[in-house]
Amino acid sequence: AGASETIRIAAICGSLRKASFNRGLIRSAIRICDESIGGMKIDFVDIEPLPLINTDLEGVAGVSFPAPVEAFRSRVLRADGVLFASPEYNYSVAAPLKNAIDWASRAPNAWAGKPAAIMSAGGGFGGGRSQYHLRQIGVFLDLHFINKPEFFLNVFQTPPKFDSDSNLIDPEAKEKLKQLLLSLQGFVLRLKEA
Ligand code: FMN
Repeated sequence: AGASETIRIAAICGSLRKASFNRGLIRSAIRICDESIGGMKIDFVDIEPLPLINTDLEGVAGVSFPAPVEAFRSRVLRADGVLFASPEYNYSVAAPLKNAIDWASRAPNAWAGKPAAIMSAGGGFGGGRSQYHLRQIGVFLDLHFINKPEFFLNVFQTPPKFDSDSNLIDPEAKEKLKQLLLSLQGFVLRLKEA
């Protein structure tokens, strides 16, 4: 794969609610990428259709999964990298995201060797505590998270960082988000060369 090939990033949101700020971060990331970053495309991958993890739903291990799980796993596998938008639920990763992670971790582990970045919008710490739990989970999954820049956003700040449609409107946050995406792109390219 040459460096001129477009990198594909799978963007996964841990919140399922319509007005999710974390989903808003993904919309913003897609726009920033399309408008001001060349050679990379971000695709939103919806985890809402996934059933709750239950290995009784698997056929022969590693061969068959329920259709929505199969579809999700193959989108992760095809991606050159992963962008997580991770809300903080009770100081940790939100259950829908953990569920999606667990499904794609079933052998063969779809996360193995993937470069990844995390962004989060949440309460006082901007969802930060979920980020450190996600990084810990990534150790066993063999996910390679970029360390810098870190992107946390406190949703309770004034003036508001999001508009009434949960779209990111803060210029400084958008610039930070762009730096996160550029860092992920650089890391994906370095891993491809290696
Ligand atoms: N916010 C925090 O900052 N820390 C928490 O520990 C935390 N726990 C939560 C637990 C639950 C079950 C829910 C529903 C929300 C919690 N929140 C917490 C608030 C969410 O971070 C906040 O609602 C955020 O906007 C969720 O992301 P979303 O807008 O993408 O849905």
